Formats: sequence, structure tokens, C-alpha cells
Amino acid sequence: QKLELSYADRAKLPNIHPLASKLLRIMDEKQSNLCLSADVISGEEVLQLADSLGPQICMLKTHVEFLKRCPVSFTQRLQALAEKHNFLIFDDHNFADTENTVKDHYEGGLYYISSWSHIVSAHAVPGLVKGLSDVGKPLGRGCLLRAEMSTQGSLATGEYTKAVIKMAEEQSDFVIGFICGSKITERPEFIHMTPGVQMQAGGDALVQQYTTPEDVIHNKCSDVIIVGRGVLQAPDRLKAAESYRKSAWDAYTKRISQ
Ligand code: 5FU
Repeated sequence: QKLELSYADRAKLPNIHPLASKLLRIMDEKQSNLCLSADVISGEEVLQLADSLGPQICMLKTHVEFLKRCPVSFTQRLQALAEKHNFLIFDDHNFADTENTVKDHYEGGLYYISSWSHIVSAHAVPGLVKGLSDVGKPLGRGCLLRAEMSTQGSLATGEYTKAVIKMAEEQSDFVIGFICGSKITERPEFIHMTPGVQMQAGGDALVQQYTTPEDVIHNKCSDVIIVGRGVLQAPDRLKAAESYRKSAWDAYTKRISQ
């Protein structure tokens, strides 16, 4: 007997946010719980990654403001690739300011993030995401709250994380889940996404800490792995993406069949 709902079952829950439902359907159809963190500095290269690795991923994560070279057509072309390969776009902006400021930034600024990114991230420190939600909700967008961080010495732990969960529950018409290290709520409507993943556990030269796809999905019961350098620095990126996808998917199937 299954103890846990599958991604496909969760997509059909009555109270699920439509965007979370769409993501879970994509994950089920593509057998992928891999989000590629496209941390490169050229917009053309992000587009190239989206096209070549698109079939392997359920989501592509950008930091659009870090791009040094970005064609004018970037967001339009990225949206077309997301349609073509059936993945969602997540601009990992980490909004964390007053309502009025984040609203203007999300809606306008240089990149008009709300017009093309299905999902954005926000820190919970301001205590609410109403500014973002006012802009994103009418467009059918969703938000991930940063509940924990993969960095050594992160302050986002314990009571803080609990308060973030409460905040998400109160604003579940816009918040679809969390960036976190492991499953932090039993509510199956929420998506758990975990960065700090490589095939070998360890760390980088700064304070990033890595654990494996198997550990994140099977032991820590998160839903989606976020992988940047594990794929980007591999000699064959497609092969690397395929092996992260497979490893995370196998860990998921093993988990739900227990
Ligand atoms: F919130 C977080 C976090 O706790 N750790 C992270 O690594 C976000 N990240 C992002 O995930 C970070 O900004 C990178 O974009 C990505 C991880 O990339 P890596 O190359 O796999 O370390």
C-alpha cells in the first residue's frame, strides 16, 4: 500500500494551485524532477541550454539580472522554448523588500519578470508577499518562499522556517511551495525544491554545501532538485542532465513505492 501520493495524484488535488498542478503534471509526463539552474552569463547560452536540455527538465531557473549579454528577444525566445519542451520558467530573484518596491520591480524594471517567468522566489523576511501577489496572481503566476538555505551557517532554520510555512499556508493562492533542504510540510499541495545538489556530496570554495539527488529526493523527501554547476561544468552537459534526471526520478519512484 502506497503511503505517499504520486506527483500525478497531487496534481489532481482539489485545493492545488493551478501552476503547482501544471508542474506536477509536467514532472509526471516527462519523468523529470530536475530543475536546471542556468547560471551562465550570456542570454544566448541560456537559450541554447533551454533548447538542448529542455527535454530533460521540468523547470529552468534563471537569474536574469546576472546576464551580461542578453538579446532583446531573450524572454520571448525563452517562453517559446518552454512551450516547445514543456517546462516552467523560474526567475530566482529572491524578492525581499517592501510591497511597493517589489511590486514595481516584478512588474517593470529592466526585465518585466512577471510577464514571462511562471515562478519567482521571495524571502519571507518582509512577512508577506502581497505586493508580488497583486501583480502575479492575475497572470496565473506562482511564488516559492525561501524557507531554508543550502549555505553553511544559514539563519533560515527552526522557528524562522516554521513561520515561513505558516506564511505560505496563509497565502496559498500565490505561494506554491518552498526552496528548502527537505520536505518541511505534510501538505501535498506544496512543492519542495532543493538546491545544493551534485552527484558527490561536499562543498564549493565558498559556503555552498552539496548533497546527492538520492539523498534529497529519497531520504529528505523533497520534490525537485535544482542543479547548476553539476550540469554546467560537466564535459557533456546533456549526458550530465540526463543522469541527474534519472537519479532524481529513480529516487522518487523508490520513495513512493515503499
Ligand atoms: F536558496 C538557495 C540556496 O539555498 N542555495 C542555492 O544554491 C539558492 N541557491 C541557488 O541554486 C544558487 O543561487 C544557484 O543559482 C543554484 C545552485 O547552483 P549550483 O551551481 O548547483 O551550486
